[in-house]
Amino acid sequence: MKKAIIFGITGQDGSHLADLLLEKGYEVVGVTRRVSIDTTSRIKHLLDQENLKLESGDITDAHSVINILKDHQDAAEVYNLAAQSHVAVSFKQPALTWDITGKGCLNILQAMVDLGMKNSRFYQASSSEMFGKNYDVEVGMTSESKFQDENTKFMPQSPYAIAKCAAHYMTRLYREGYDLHASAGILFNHEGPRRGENFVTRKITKWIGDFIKWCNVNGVKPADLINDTDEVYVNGRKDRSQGLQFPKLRLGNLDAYRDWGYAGDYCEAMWTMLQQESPDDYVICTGETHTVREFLTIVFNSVGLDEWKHLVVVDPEFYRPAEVDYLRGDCSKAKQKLGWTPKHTFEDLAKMMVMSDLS
Ligand code: NDP
Ligand code: GDR
Repeated sequence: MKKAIIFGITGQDGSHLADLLLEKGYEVVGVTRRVSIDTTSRIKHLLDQENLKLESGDITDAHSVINILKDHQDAAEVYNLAAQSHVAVSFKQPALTWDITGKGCLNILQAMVDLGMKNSRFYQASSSEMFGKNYDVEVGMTSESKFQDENTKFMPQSPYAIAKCAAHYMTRLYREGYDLHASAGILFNHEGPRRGENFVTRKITKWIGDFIKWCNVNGVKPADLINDTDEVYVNGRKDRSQGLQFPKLRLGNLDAYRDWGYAGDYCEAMWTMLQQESPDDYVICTGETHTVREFLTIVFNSVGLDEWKHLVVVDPEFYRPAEVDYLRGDCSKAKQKLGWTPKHTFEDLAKMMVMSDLS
């Protein structure tokens, strides 16, 4: 039975990857860190599987990393999905982000070399954020389109992206310098019902789910709602001070373009990369780009609301010191070499997330 180690198993991707590997008959070792509350909600459905073992560790602690790898040197695959993965948080906690998202990767790679894990394959979760401000331009007969692929130069725009660039280059160095089977997936944004609630897509669908439930419980129809600066409330039913009001959805930059796909599809790409004879780097994306504003329109329309502007407040608190304006990937290499294509469209993804938050 093949064994795989997942650093970051409690996260969105870690949970999807654990589903996939267990389905494929792997023994999965998941690394979880000690925190004051239970963080296993995304893998709750897997906890009684005998092929899943959880180990306690933290990738910023090189001792804990080496001890876990020493106990599981027979692992065929090691996936590093652990990160402080929130871009906005990385501006407030840059050193912590560096330690986890940058140096954490080095701790794993060096431990693999020190332990002589030549037969283990390594996956690094690199990110489209590494492209930052940069893109290439494809010139067509009548128009030009911007894109990023494996040859686009990195121009990172946040402490998170800089830490990811360091980990990405470290992965390449250990592949070339130590002959490690180390691959990096440069994944564009991927979401789903398990997405953390402070990333923009899930923040929006969670708000819609809560809002619709509130409307249903209170017998409120959108036509009954009065628009106020910070909240919507119902007039003529109860006094506003008695609490029949709902805070508006507060967001930052609505004009950023992102190439959003479904997390389950992207975890299949991670696994496929490690099945290749030679390690390499691959862009994983849908090739489509949409603004946050477009996502808002799709998800509000899907619950029968044609208008959303009166329900949303643009709050500068959610602006970032530096923004990534435009991401649209080109995953021709992954299509050709891995035979990978995304199965879900942007619309599928948006509707899947709303449905899940409505239930
Ligand atoms: P999440 O934020 O959902 O999960 C991050 C995981 O890392 C969690 O399991 C978290 O544990 C764990 N972790 C954080 N700090 C440490 C630490 N010090 N030691 C050990 N584990 C730690 O991220 P995603 O699942 O969305 O993303 C997975 C990876 O892919 C990340 O590296 C992310 O940066 C990268 N990525 C994600 C993309 C996306 O769109 N989702 C796109 C491109 C790259 P805990 O539960 O305890 O917090
Ligand atoms: P991103 O994802 O920064 O691309 O990183 P996020 O969902 O946080 O932001 C996407 C875009 O939406 C804008 N935005 C807001 N973002 C958040 N979180 N909250 C808001 O209220 C809000 N309003 C507008 C942002 O400014 C941004 O332009 C994600 C993470 O998963 C990274 O770990 C990963 O590497 C990249 O995707 C690819």
